[in-house]
Order: sequence, then structure tokens, then C-alpha cells
Amino acid sequence: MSISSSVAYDTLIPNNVGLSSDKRVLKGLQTWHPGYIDWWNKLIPQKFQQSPVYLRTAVGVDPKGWAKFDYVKMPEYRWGILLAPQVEDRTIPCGEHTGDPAWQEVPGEYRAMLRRLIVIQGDTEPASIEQQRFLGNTAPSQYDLRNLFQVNVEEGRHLWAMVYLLHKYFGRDGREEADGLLQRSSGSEEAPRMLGAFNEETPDWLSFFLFTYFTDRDGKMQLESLAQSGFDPLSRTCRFMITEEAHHMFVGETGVGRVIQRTCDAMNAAGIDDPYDIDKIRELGVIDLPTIQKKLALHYTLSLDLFGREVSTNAANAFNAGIKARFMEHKIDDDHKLEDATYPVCQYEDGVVKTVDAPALTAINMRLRDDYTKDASGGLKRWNKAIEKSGVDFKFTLPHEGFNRKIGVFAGIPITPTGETISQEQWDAKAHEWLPTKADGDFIQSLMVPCYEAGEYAGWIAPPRVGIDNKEGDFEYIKLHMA
Ligand code: BYC
Ligand code: FE
Ligand code: FE
Repeated sequence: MSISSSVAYDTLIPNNVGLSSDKRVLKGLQTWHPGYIDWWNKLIPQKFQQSPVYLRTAVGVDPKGWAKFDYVKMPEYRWGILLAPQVEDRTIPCGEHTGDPAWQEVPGEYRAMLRRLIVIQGDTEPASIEQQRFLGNTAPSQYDLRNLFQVNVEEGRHLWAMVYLLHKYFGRDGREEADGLLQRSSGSEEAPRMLGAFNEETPDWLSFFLFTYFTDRDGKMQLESLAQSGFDPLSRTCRFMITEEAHHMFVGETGVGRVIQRTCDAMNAAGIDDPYDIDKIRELGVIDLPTIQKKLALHYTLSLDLFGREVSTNAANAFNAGIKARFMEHKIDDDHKLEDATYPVCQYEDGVVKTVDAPALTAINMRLRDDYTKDASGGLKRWNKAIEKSGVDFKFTLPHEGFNRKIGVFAGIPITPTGETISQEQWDAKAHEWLPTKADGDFIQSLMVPCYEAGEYAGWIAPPRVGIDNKEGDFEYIKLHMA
């Protein structure tokens, strides 16, 4: 049995890292804990904090039985520190140290790089909770409310996971960075979150579903590359985080799917064939498909920005150091050093988009982004199938990689969703057809009225096919405390 498979509950912080015999780190985390609870309590509306929610809690790292479902009040959720079991004789998977034993301590020469990546990862987790903090007030059902809170508590745990690494492996500056994770805040003028997409608003539930579909999927891809890290504690932490991530993307994919289903059903019932007959469709109290396409394009492009620049020396250095690898590095059949390899990247020159071969080492971000796009297209195929089955003539598409970008070669360049370069004037005249407008947002907002009765659903979204933990349709997912 590996040392890490059992979880200890004898400390304030459940863990499988032997915290009770690691006094220095335990003390550090106990010092950090009140600030976290304070942040959490100020963030989420009180009526929800006092309501028992049917949540899963990670209680182990065995793939077959790692979670337990029960009613928990969110501030009492056991945010644990859980590392996937150590793989014996694990080696560094890529870069100049390929094949050497994985590091169990921070390699001095890569300390700054490693800390930066851990801090960026850690920064996104609380940011997402901040972005989603108002959604409970307008939940379309208890089922959805419970899923929101499940995602929130797990992103909270992911923050803990990074804070543990900072406290355990980085001494005083690590503790300072851990404090900083609670000081920055999403959308703040003075101290915003580090990455662009995490300072955007998540104003409505369709945004929430698209965020968990597209942006949590960036999380998955980044965690997959960090799970391949030669720094073993980071690898083990991320491996376990990925386990939880699947549910977040499930909430996104099924959430968007249920909105689409409801729209198609309502159109059919009213005898509306034309998906662009927007006023009539909105009168039915559902979200028209073209507006969903606009929101989809927005969330997809915001998420593409999270992969950084197409050609990046940061990414090359991290790969070469063996700190951050490619998606599925262990399954790729090459030298894992990329000494002479090339990779196609897009470039923009004199008004033309073209593809050129760049050194693969510098194109690590681009490659991960390509893997992401492949991964993200699966849900669109399934949504489009459901639309076709409903007999509605409409298809969702992912826009061109140059559309609406703020990072990388296409940043700020006016490019259409199909990839043509246009003038800024043309862009300004057309943008409202491609991205959600204030009026679109206001309409969606008008539908966001809470539906808190067990088993009932707001009119703009279909019920789920199956309950969480196989619960029946009218199961009470949250015992609402209405003060
Ligand atoms: N916004 O050389 P580049 C998740 C900066 S999501 C603002 O391309 P690099 C989650 C960049 O920092 C996963 N700034 O950078 C999801 C750099 O600045 P400096 C989060 C940006 O390092 C949902 C400069 O531009 N985890 O877990 O190759 C809910 C040059 O860029 C942005 C990670 O991201 C941006 N979008 O790539 C909850 C993993 N993009 O240093 C949670 C860790 C770039 O020159 N992070 N910049 O001042 C990384 O691996 C890398 O930092 C990035 C950027 C891939 C993000
Ligand atoms: Fe996360
Ligand atoms: Fe997530």
C-alpha cells in the first residue's frame, strides 16, 4: 500500500500528506485557514451558507471510491489536501533532464518558474468562485444550485491544493504568495486576478454553463500538462484535481445542452421553424439559438487567450526544464526534447493569416491550445445532434482562432468568425452579430428568476435526464434556509 492512500481527519485540514507530523506546514496552513473562511463567508450569500447542500466530498484518492455524498453546510465543507499516489520510480518526462528521477523537492534553478506557475494556477480557482458568487440568487432549480455549489467548493479545494504546495515547498515567499491569492480579486481595479478571462463577469446561468464547458476545460488541459511535471508533488496534486474537473465540464455540457433542448422544444410546440425569428422565440421565454452561438463564441475566445502566446519562450523554458509538459506527454512518441522538431503555428502578416512551421519547443502553448480545441469540439457535435433530432435547422460552430482575441498574434486584429480580416469599421458594424450585445444580456437576465422548489425548473431550461448520485426527480438537493 502506498503511504498516500489513506486520508487523515485528525487535523483541521483532512489530508493524505502526513500533515499532523509536519508541524511547520500544519501551523502555516492553520494560520492561512481563517483568512480563507473569512473570504468564503463574505463571498457567498448567507442564506446559502446556512443551508445544508447535498455535496460530494473527496475522502480518498482511489479512482473507484474517492467521494462521499451527504448534506453539508458549505462553510463546514472539509477542504482537504489530497495528492494522487506516488508512482514508483517516476522520471522527468521531457526536456533536458528527461529520464532523470522526478524531483521530490524544488530544483533550485527552476524555483521561480515553478512558483509562478503554481501561483497562476492557484489564482484562477478562487477567481472563478468570485465570478460565480451572484448566481445562487437566480438558480433555475435546486439541482443546478447544488451543482454550482459543488463546483465552487471544489474550486476552493483546488486553491487549497496550490496553497499547500506554496507553504510546503517555498518557505516565506511561498506563504506570501498564498496570502496574495486571497488579496487579489476578480474584476478589481487595484488588484485583479492574473489572467484575463478570470476578470470577466459570469452574469447569468448560460454564461456559467459556457464557462464550465470552455474555461474549466482550459483548467483540465493546463492541469494535464502540470500533471506531467517533473516536480512530483505538483504532478500528484494535479492528477487528483483532474478527477474533480470532469464534473465541472459535465455541468457545462449538460447545462448548455438543456438550454438548447428547451429552446428547440418550445419552438416546435409553437410551430416556429426559423431559428432566426428571434423576437417570436424570445416571447416563448427561451433563449434563441443565435444568441447562444454568440455567447459560445465569447467564452471560447476568452478561453483561447488563457493558453498564452502561440510562440512563447516561457513555455519553451518550462518544457525544457521538465516543469510543464505537453498534453499526454507520456503517450507521445518522440524524443521529448524537441531539438529539431517543428510545429505549425498561425501568423498574421500584412493583413494575411498564414500558417508557418515554428520550432516545436517554442510552440508548446499552441499545441496545447490545438489539443484543447479538439477536446472542446466534442460537445458541439453532441449539441448539434440534439438540434438535428429536434428538426430545427441550426448548427453551432467554433469561431476562427483569430476572432476576438486579446493575447497572441491575433490580439486586437479585426477578424471575422470565419477567419477573414476586415477593417476596424467593418468590425464595429458587425460585432453585434457575432458577440452578445447589451440587449442580449438584458434579455437573458430577464429570464433569470430563481426556481427553488424541489423538482421544478425555470422555463428556459429542460430538466436533467438523471439526478446527481442517481437521486429521483424531486430530490431536495438543498434544504434552503430562508432567513
Ligand atoms: N491573461 O509567454 P506567454 C483553471 C501573460 S484554468 C493575462 O505566452 P506563458 C480553472 C503571461 O503571463 C488553468 N496575461 O506566457 C478554470 C506572460 O506575462 P509575463 C489555469 C496573460 O507563460 C476554471 C506574458 O503574457 N492554469 O484552472 O507561456 C475554473 C507572455 O505570455 C495571459 C494555468 O494557466 C492571459 N490570458 O503562458 C477554475 C497554468 N496569457 O510573465 C480554474 C499555469 C499570457 O511576461 N500557467 N499572459 O509578465 C501557465 O502555464 C502560463 O502562465 C500560461 C501563459 C499558459 C497562462
Ligand atoms: Fe479547478
Ligand atoms: Fe473546475
